[in-house]
Amino acid sequence: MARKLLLEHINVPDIHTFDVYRQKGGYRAVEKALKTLTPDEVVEEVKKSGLRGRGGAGFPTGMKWSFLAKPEGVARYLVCNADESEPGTFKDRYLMTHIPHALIEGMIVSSFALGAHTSYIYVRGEMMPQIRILERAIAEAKNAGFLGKNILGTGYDLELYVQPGGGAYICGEETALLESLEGKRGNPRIKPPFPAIAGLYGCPTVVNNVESIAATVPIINDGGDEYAKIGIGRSTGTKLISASGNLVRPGVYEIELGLPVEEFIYSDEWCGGIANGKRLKATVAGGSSVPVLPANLSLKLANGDPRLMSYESLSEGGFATGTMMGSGGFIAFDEDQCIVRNTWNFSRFYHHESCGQCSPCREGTGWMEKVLHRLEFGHGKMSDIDLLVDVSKKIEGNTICPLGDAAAWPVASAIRHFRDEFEWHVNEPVKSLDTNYGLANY
Ligand code: L3W
Repeated sequence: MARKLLLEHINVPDIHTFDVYRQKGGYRAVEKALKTLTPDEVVEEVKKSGLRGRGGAGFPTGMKWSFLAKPEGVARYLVCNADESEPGTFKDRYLMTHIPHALIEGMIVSSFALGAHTSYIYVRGEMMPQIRILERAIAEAKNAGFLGKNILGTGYDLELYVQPGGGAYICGEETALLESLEGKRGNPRIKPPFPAIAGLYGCPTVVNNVESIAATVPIINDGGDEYAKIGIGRSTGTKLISASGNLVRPGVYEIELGLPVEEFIYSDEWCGGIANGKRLKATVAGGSSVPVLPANLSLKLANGDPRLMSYESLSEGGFATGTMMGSGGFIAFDEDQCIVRNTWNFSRFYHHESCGQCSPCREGTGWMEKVLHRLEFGHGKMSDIDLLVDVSKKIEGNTICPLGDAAAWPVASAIRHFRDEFEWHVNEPVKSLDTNYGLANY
């Protein structure tokens, strides 16, 4: 059985309550950090753990923390990015729903490490149940003396607030999130300056994903070195994976990084194979923002080695500059799935969610969506395929935030690996009208 650090107690009745969470060893990390470690020692443990950001970029968490500016007399903030909206990603919602105190405990430990006295959990606006669950859990923790003034008599003060998000995918981009938290429209800022230097209200700020923050709890309990022993290479620890698509058992799984993709898909311990006895056609490993890979490349690298669930292995042979592990949104497509239709579906999402600040993204996502739409509905031309590649190249790397890249990669990779399927849509078009769109789009 694989080791569980975050979901070990997921099936314990009432684990969402403070009392049961505490009975299961909860809040030991707060006691250890606040009573026996200095903030710098907590940062050091996180550095030793090798933990990498679980929201999509895979940036080393300890390094990010050490970049935090500490000017005298200026407030510092920790903001948890709980704006989970990446298509195919639902692991943060799962954690917040079932074990909210794991996040709150991580927020206390992390805020202490960073010297923050006011911290925020910015939760996707649509997640009203989770917002209520977190607010109730915060009240419980405060009642028990783990939040507020003079926590556990250590002299450390922390107020923790839950902020409902703006209901837009772009608000999950850290600087757009900060704009939104400040009460403004969630438009990404130009980086640098990074939030570590000038973040919330212009003050030094760390923005971390829910899972990254929750992972600091086992890191402090067991020590960074122990955490670093789990996983493979620079992909240390465990990772929550949101598994969806044509799988026998979709759901949220906690894996040890380094698990072979083939085992994750087919083993009964995990997803149990492709549903209805079908064959695997393709996967995206990290939510809709990463390239799509055909079945053979999903399971094996070009040299025949097994592809592993790790930041390095998943990125090998792809062409994204970021990591293909992304936020861990693993989507499997069976042999009956139409790649053109799914690519159009992703494009539709990015066009809708583009904030419109940068022309390549604002215009390009719209172009890609329209061209994919006409291909899918049998009105495309052969030149449309190269047009899509051309537009995707003009978006990639030319926008303030990574939404443009995220929109471009699935399109470019789908054409790279499944060009014949796009050509088939031109050569043997099944002409139809999408009644949701009407003729105006042709
Ligand atoms: C200080 C420096 N800080 C980097 C910090 C930076 C940020 C982190 C990573 O994109 C990805 C994107 C999506 N001084 C620093 C520094 N930092 N250099 O490190 O930064 P970066 O720019 O590599 O990435 P990012 O802008 O945070 C995130 C991908 O995630 N993604 C999106 C998932 C979306 C969700 C969701 O719905 N919530 O999870 C999925 O793959 O495409 O590539 O904190 O400040 N010199």
